[in-house]
Amino acid sequence: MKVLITGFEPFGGEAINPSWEAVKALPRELGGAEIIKQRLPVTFRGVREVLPRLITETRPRVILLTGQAGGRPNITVERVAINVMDSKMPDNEGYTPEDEPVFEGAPAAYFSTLPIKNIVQALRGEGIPAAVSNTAGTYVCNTAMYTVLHTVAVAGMETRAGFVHVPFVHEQALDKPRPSMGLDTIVRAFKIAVETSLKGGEGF
Ligand code: PCA
Repeated sequence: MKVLITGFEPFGGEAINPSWEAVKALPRELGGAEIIKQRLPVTFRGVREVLPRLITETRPRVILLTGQAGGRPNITVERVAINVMDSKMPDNEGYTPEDEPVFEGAPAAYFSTLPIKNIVQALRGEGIPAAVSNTAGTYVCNTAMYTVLHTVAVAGMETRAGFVHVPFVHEQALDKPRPSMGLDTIVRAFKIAVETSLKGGEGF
């Protein structure tokens, strides 16, 4: 059994992206599953190219996508991905889409297929501030989440997939008044999210 877990390269002038730093620190095996780690580009084009290929090649049981949401104070488990790319902030190729669909003619939205409430509960139970988020934005993270859920749905796969956003880590907050979390806490949160997802749960 395989679990695919992704983090992003840095963007927006940051030197690191805590999502990939935490994914890198995960063990190779969790809850009896082989962990496949992938670093993703922060480009609208790149995620739509890389993710469908990776899913077809690895056919994971669970996919946990992770990214940085600088400014959020807690771990947020995303509920929904929408078929929209819209950003004034350029991606890492300088692209700024306006009101474009992720995939032309595809559904308006997909819900996460991970047990999002169970994950939040498990994180809080371990003393990690966490909440469900009802928007993954309209930047590259939303595009990645939409791409994965659409790919899995179209292929009729049983793979469960979703997205977790993480705050800045302390070193990123030294020069700006923004909330931050320790990297070790984020690593622990990803382990809990994977283990909880493998256990399944309500509607899983
Ligand atoms: N966060 C961005 C894209 C990459 C990342 O880590 C986002 O929330 O869209």
